[in-house]
Amino acid sequence: MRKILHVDMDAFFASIEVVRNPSLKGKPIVITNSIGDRGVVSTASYEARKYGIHSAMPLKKAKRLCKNLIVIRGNFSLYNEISHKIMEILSDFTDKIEVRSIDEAYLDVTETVGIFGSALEIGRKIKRIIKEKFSLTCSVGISYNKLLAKIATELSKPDGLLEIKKDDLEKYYYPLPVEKIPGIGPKSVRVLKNFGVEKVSDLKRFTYEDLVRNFKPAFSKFLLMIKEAKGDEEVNFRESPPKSISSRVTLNEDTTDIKFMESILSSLSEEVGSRLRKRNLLAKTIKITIRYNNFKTVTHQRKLSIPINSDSDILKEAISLLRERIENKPVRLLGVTASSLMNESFDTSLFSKDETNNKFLKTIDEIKEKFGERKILLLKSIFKKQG
Ligand code: TTP
Ligand code: MG
Repeated sequence: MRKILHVDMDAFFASIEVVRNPSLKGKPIVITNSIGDRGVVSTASYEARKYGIHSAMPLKKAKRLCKNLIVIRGNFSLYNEISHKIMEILSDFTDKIEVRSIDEAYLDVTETVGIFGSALEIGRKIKRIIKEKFSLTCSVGISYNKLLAKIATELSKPDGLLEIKKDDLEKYYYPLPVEKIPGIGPKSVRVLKNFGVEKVSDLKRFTYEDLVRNFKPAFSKFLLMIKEAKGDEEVNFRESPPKSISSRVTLNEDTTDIKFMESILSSLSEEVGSRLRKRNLLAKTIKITIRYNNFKTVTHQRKLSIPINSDSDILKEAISLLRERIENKPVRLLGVTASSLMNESFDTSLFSKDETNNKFLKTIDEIKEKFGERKILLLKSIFKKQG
């Protein structure tokens, strides 16, 4: 059975503002994207929620509900920046992380509990690190699928930590009102109420055949899934965080062979380079990630004076970082990240860029796009043989 953690920050944007200005602590505040009355609530502090204020509510209504509401215009780039840093912390605990929103992620820690301790201990560590680094609280739910992990988070909020094991379903899951299930909106709630289902446990009375007689097949399947507490177990690793382009790979076997690591960096650099060029981007920072077999994860980066996006330039930096910083321990994961990105329309004429090389790379990217990676590898090995 998998061990899946769901992490979600508490009143994320509002809590960041409280850290920036501690006099807001304990007060009803909302974050909005406009100062006029026509805006909506991005999020509300827990104190403001007591007045019935919630995300997406028109600001006007929120002010009506709470006379001394403090309205703050959001610093969205700051929230983004903190979000990235938090996601980086989370990804220190597993290679399998699915970032779901600005303040929420799923982590499959099935394989890493041996290294960091139980899932609960990982949850505790994550909460402690986030508290220490940002003075923010989050809630962590743990279970064997994503549905139950998310529900565990919701049940434990704020500043919570809860694991729902298979034997705990009667205690935590079945008594829930159906609207607590992600994906069950107000319309479904009404339909289900008419059908005599208010709590999840009410679904137990029905077989799939009963459900199909009353509902469309897709909805019946969904209800059956809820009845059986089945949820998606696949944590889908999402590519790169915005603002940077990265690629990383967990090796089939741990290695200490530098040449082999360099060849891995070569294909990672190619991927990063090709994604940069596709978006017409140049990078001014190149970072490598090394995860050793004891799961110690380190990053080394270099800021460049000239922005780059060719495979060979990226590889050159990656290899030199690797050679300078590698420790004498087996490596299990390698990554290459390009950040401090800028548009290629930036005046690159100032930099002595090799035009022909760039054109050649663009052609390769086009072939890759058309025929896939395999074909281009073939082409390159032919080039090698000839040269
Ligand atoms: P949520 O995690 O849904 O909310 P939250 O973190 O503020 O509170 P909770 O403790 O209940 O998790 O969303 C994360 C951030 O995303 C939130 O702080 C603000 C932003 N957001 C919006 O801007 N609009 C919205 O409608 C929602 C739901 C969130
Ligand atoms: Mg949240």
